[in-house]
Amino acid sequence: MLRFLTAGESHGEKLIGILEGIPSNLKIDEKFINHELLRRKMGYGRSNRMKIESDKVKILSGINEYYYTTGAPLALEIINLGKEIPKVDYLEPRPGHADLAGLIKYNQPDAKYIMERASARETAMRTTIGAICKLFLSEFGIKIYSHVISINDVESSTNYYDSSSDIDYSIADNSVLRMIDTKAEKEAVEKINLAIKNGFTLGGKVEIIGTGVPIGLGSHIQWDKRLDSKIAQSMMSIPGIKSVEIGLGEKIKNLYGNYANDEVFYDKVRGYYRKTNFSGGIEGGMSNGEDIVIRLTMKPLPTQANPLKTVHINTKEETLAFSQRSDVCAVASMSIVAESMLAISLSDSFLEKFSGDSLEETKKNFTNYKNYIDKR
Ligand code: EPS
Repeated sequence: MLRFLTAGESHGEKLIGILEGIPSNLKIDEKFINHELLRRKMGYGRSNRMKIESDKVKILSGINEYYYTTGAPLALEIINLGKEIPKVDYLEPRPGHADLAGLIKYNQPDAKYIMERASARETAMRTTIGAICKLFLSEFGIKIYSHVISINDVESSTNYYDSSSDIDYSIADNSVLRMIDTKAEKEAVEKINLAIKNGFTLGGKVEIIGTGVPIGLGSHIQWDKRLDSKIAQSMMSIPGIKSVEIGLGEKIKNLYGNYANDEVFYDKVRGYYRKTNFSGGIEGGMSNGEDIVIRLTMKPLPTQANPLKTVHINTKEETLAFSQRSDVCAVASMSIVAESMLAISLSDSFLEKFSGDSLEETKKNFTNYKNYIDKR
């Protein structure tokens, strides 16, 4: 239904995106997109590159003079300001990065031709595309939130399953690490300072929440239509992600089956609902009307100021991996990219269910379905 492509290198002229499938007559709020780009740039422990970039989108096609989509593909551009790359050879591949496998696979003489595209800089364009999808979803009352639940072994006491009251996710936007628990945030900042001092990097874990998702996105009938399989693929495509969990994730194995599955209740106003949400809002590959809950684990980034052992690709001698300016911790930024990827996956499944070439048509189909659900 929805498809997109990105192009561009980390230190190339610009990042390019093409997004196809957004219905006509959706108002595109450029300010909102640029604010999303700003959210992605932030986070304690990010590289100085983020001070160089302004990350503003330019929309080249697919909208009219009043900033409404026309149904045509949206062509998007972000200019790179940090274009300078040291004029050296990158012949000592970094363990954990795309360098070695990439240069062998593509028969390249230098890792720079691999790392320039493998760089997470590309996620700025995905954030732009995700922001447009968020604008689309908000027309139907669907919202997406994220916060960081751990940096290395520092865990936030606030998370979807352990917090006793509703979480105010907006607090994450005021934290330098997108952590709601201020004590944990302070500890995590100290950990990052230690990592900066000693030249290593840190990973962590985030929680992404989608609210207002109606019953019935995705389908049980075929493996590639399952909403959870779509979400898992889009989350795993984010650089550095090592695990994706839906709902309670790996912890669910410790529960007895008569508690792990969310019992069904009915209320005349609310309709069907659950008192627990261990399944993370997805059953049988379909949304069940509860919050979509996803957790992602990001590994410590491969570029270390204090580099690891590797092999020189020409001499085959043991050496140290090349090092360049890089992020020490990008978990907070990753949570914004994950929000974007969730927005893209949900929009895709939403359009698969409700279709429509214009927003009016999609809304009509959605309202019909809502009326039908109310009578079930
Ligand atoms: C990245 C390396 C760094 C990061 C970059 C991701 O870039 P540079 O080599 O210019 O210092 O800052 O992230 C971004 C540019 C970004 O926009 O997120 C890498 O190798 O993945």
